[in-house]
Amino acid sequence: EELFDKLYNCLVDLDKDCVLDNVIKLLDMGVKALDIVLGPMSKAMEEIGRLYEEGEYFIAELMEAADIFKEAMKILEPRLRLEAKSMAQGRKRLRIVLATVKGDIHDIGKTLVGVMLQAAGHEVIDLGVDVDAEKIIDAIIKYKPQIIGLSALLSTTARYMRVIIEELEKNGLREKVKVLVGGAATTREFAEKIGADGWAPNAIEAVKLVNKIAE
Ligand code: B1M
Repeated sequence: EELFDKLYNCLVDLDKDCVLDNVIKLLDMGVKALDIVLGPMSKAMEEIGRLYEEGEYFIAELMEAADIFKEAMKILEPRLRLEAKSMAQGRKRLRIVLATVKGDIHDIGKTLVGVMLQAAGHEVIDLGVDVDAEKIIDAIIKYKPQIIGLSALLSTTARYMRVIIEELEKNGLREKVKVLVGGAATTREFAEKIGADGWAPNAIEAVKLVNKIAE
């Protein structure tokens, strides 16, 4: 508990060494990597966003926070993969195309979802960030995925998810794929409204959703 608070504070304060030290300490104590990432580390990123909104932090601080998060992920990723492996047993392997949508360059959450899905036994094709409908359509034709997973962190870019779904309809591809959406700018209600097939609040729920589709 105390170390969770410590880690949270170190990340909010953008103290990289302190973050990495505490991540290692927690792992050594046997704490699950997943609990570290979805707990104090994700909460700290939300707080950093809040500080940005209040004018206390600027873009430079957001970028630094993202760098520190990614450094910590290098330590956490092998453990995350091991932990997510236990979610793989006996299920069909699906192919998933992942993308952060056009106009949006936030990639930490999407990448984390990709790591977990892959470790859970699925095949992930990550198209990266700032991806438009045309690229999604090309990828569906090329890779024939069962699922596309879209991420948006900005309220302005979340709207583009609806455009992607409309483009899939126009191109006769909507029935061929399930569309799952996520990211801090989305909600379950929003996902329903735009006609998505599912929504996940975090990486673990995203894996559960995909596994359910695989059943
Ligand atoms: Co930006 N940013 N940012 N930012 N940033 C937010 C999103 C913001 C909420 C901060 C705030 O003001 N409170 C705000 C958006 C407000 C809004 O629209 N509602 C914001 C803003 C305004 C901006 C800029 C516009 C700032 C500016 O330039 N004026 C700008 C936009 C750039 C652009 O994209 N065009 C910008 C830029 C940046 C940086 C580049 C500096 C940096 C990103 C670096 C990077 O990703 N490589 C950054 C950061 C770091 C953040 C915050 C602080 C942290 C995001 C993060 O990495 N979280 C963020 C604050 C916040 O989110 N509250 C903020 C950790 C990550 C693990 O969580 O991404 O939510 P998350 O992913 C989760 C779930 O959402 C879910 O699972 C993940 C893991 O559990 N999930 C999915 C995500 N994708 C999924 C897909 C799925 C399923 C689940 O598919 C099936």
